[in-house]
Amino acid sequence: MLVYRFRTWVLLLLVIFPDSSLSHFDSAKKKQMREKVRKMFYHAYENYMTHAFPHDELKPLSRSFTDSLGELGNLKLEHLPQNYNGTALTLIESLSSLVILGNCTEFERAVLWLSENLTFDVDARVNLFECNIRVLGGLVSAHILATDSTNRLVQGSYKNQLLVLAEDLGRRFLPAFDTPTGLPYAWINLKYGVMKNETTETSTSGCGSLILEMGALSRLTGDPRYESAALRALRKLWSMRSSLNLLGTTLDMETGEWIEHSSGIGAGVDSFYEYLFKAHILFGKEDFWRMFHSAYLAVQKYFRHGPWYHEADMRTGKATYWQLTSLQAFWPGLQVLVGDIAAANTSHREFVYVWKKFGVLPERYLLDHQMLHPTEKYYPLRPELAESTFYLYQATKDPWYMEVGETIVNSLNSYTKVEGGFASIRDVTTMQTEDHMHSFFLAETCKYLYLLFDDSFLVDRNYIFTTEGHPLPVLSAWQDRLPEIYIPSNWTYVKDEKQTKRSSAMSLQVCPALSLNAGNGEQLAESACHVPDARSDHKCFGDEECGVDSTSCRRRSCSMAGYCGLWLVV
Ligand code: DMJ
Repeated sequence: MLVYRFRTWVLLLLVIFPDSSLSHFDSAKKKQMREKVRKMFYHAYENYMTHAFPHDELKPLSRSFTDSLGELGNLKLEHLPQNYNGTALTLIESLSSLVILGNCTEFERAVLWLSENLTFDVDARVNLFECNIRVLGGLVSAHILATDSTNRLVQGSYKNQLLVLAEDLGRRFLPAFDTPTGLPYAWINLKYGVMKNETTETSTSGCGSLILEMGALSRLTGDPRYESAALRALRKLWSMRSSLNLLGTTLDMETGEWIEHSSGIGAGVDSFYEYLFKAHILFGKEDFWRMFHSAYLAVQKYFRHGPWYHEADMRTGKATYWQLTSLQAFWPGLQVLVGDIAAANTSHREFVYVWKKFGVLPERYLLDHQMLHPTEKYYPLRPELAESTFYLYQATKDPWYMEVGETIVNSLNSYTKVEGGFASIRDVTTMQTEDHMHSFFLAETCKYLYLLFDDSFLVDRNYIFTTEGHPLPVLSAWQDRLPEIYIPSNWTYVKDEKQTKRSSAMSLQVCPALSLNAGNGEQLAESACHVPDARSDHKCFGDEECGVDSTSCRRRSCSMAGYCGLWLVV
């Protein structure tokens, strides 16, 4: 009997924490994958340097370039001044990845080139949010890496030039914040400031995801204006939340009125949540934590539906759009940082399922119609699934996540790799490619995949990654108050119950127990309602293969990814 019970426990533990020896991911395989990702990075980087640099981004099919930072402001190339060379965006975005890959020589070369050639004195209307996360974040992070005494990356010749450039850019941002509400304009002309008749429409991310980069700039330069401006905007935005602690997606920055009341965790909002929590880690302010805590609980309560997240109206909490979007795939990564691993794992599986179904993640999938969005079938080489996979592997060390990484790497190589770099996918049903390699492919996609297989950069170091994947060190000198260790409890709620019920794997309620006699006089407690799933790995093809949950006594159903769980049917 003892042997039998021991075996049951071992089997149970194997289901929960699969033994790494059962995976084909031994250290040789890990090394092989790391090298595969390294090759991908250099294939993209070298093609950019050959065909696009010093312009912003590579067009891998025509082997040409695009000055996309200007285009982000709808400024077509023909409207740019003749001598406009772009801002070498992809080079700036690659800096921290070069360090993580251990290529100090190329990092040094790039830093020196930027120091001598980069100028922001260009007549280009750029998107403040994009320019902040890509350019300011890239420069600030690279400056810290270049001056970090443990790295000794740039010998002698580095005299804080990247910080000087970052400060110049930060100063050019400031006029955007000079508004009655403190909410910034979404667009700014780098040379002339806010343009006449500039649009007053902006997004939640656009106002609420500036604090990491601008805060870091203030800490590095001692000039508080950048952090103050970003903080004022964030506080104003937070004050516009509804009584349900929800925010909308777009707003008028001049009047402080919401334009789009529906929101979720994807486009236009995503990094707002991310920055509330990461600002708490980086700057330690209790306030950030309080805002994040309320915001997170509201997301879990009003947007979550089993493993998926739909959109809801901020005023009523009523569901609006039932969509799975590629950008949402960052959420499980954030949940790992917060400690809500069970919920993270559950959603991550669904994204993996969709990735496997289409070969890559489509931009938008309509959950209620079980079909792709007719005009958003594209995949622009986004990093979010790789990012969450990296975080989940770090938290669990479950080699299954490396297998997911391998799937992503293989898909990228089969569908997006072309002679001139990596191309976006225009339509995931045909895998037709598109002539664009976004800079985030080097800043994030390759970086997170590399870190999944080789995290030596992070050993004995404490970094957080910005939303664009640029590492910033967590320094006690930057912390107004060191963050406490929060032990999450009752994070994830099941909706539509008379009384909310905790459904996190860490906080389950036990339903009425049935006492069974083990035969040897010992009493075994067994759930009265429990019906096991058809298969011990909880995989399924239909609801009928899922049993009854042993702790809540609710019928389990089969999710889109084919796993039994307490999903609510859409
Ligand atoms: C990146 O620029 C950032 O990750 C941003 O937060 C969201 N979109 C892209 C990548 O998909």
